[in-house]
Amino acid sequence: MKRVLLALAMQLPLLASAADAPSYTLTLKDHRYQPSELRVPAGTRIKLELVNRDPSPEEFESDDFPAEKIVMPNSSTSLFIGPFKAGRYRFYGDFHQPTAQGMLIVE
Ligand SMILES: [Cu+2]
Repeated sequence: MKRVLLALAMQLPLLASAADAPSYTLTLKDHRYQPSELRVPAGTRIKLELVNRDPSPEEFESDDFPAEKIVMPNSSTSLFIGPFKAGRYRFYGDFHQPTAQGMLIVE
């Protein structure tokens, strides 16, 4: 019981920050991300809406920050990323890497 309460207490700040997280949308069309450069604030948890307007699945992924999320064809989903330090963080669509490339610019 004590352990459960502790786990709940530890999750509350996360839930609060998730509810407050600013939201940004990345749209995939013709296997390209729009915008290809996404500017977001440093030090903030961010909600990322992933919209896939292609007739094939894509996987949003990065080697620079923890993120891996499948988006079904003509569908959307969301994930939380960050908080980040200021800098540039590359992301890509794992299934169409030649074109599905983008940069998260944290400032
Ligand atoms: Cu992958």
